[in-house]
Amino acid sequence: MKIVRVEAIPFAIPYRKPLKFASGEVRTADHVLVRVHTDEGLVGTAEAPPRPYTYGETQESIVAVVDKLFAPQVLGLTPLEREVVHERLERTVGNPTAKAAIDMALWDILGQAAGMPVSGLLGGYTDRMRVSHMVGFAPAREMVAEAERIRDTYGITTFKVKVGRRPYTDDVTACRALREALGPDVDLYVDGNRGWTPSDAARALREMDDLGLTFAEELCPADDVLGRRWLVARSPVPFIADESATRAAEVTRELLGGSATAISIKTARTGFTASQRVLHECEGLGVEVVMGNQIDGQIGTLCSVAFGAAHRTSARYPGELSNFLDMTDDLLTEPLTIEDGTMRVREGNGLGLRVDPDKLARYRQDD
Ligand code: MUC
Ligand code: MG
Repeated sequence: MKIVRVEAIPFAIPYRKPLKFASGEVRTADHVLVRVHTDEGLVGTAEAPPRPYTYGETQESIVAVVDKLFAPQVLGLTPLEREVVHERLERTVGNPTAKAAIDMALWDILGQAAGMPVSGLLGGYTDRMRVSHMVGFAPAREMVAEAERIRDTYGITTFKVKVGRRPYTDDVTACRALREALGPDVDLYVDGNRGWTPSDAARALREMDDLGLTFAEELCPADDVLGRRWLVARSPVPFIADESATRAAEVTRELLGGSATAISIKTARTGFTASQRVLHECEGLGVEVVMGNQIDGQIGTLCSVAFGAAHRTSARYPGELSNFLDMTDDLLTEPLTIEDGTMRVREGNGLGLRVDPDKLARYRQDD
């Protein structure tokens, strides 16, 4: 079975309300649907979400790099030759979500060909994950109202609170309001998207010491090398590297340099193959991981839960799987659901996803 075509289809679906955080905001899911076709008729599907403020990729750049560089490099290979695919794609630096989508589409083909679910092929640890919801910037009372609505509607009891605003006291106020409203049985952790200085972050952590946070993520830039190391050494909770550790080599650098003590794994940027490298590296080192959210749509979320549920260590903490709920629509024929705070892995061969052709026709941007 040979790869005969790789499609990169830009599409845009509006959000009901923007998600705002220290490094940017999202108002429209302007993603790219990646489809890898084989000569035997099997088609693998995944999606690439551009995050210009994080990785420099845009919707246009993803389409261009797939069409002009990556597709020609993989045509004629078989879906089993994933190491060759990676060797070729890795000649180009960056472009993480474009590479990841091709990788996940190839796994989708392998699962379909084998008549088995990808999650089982990856590890098959469990068939579900508990869900963590990201709460973006807003006045404290609106953040509380959103968390209460998500808890009451979906049973979600873990929240990642976006912080990194200036003054940092606005975020401390919001986190305190969330803890007071939600009570002690809810898990809260914070993500600064590099918005604070090390000293602001240290003061904020001190002032939130009684809130029982479970993790702190990217509170200041990893490029504040000594400041970040100083902060991480003082953090009362594991300090997660997200955008500062996007590949196995960066994970090594950040962990050995004392810039992080836990790692966010995002299939949107490391696909399944490189996510497994990162996961196994963390397991070998005894470092905890959390399944992160690249503000994925339903296809990306389905990939994330397939990977997260597949391994013991990635299934341990709730995965960030719920922000697609803010989108006005999506491309799947059968929408993802969250019940009792839990999302199940999609059954079926491969990734088990089916794109609705009418929806794709409505939202695609290249017609
Ligand atoms: C996150 O965990 O940081 C926001 C920016 C980005 O790159 O990812 C999201 C969520
Ligand atoms: Mg993050």
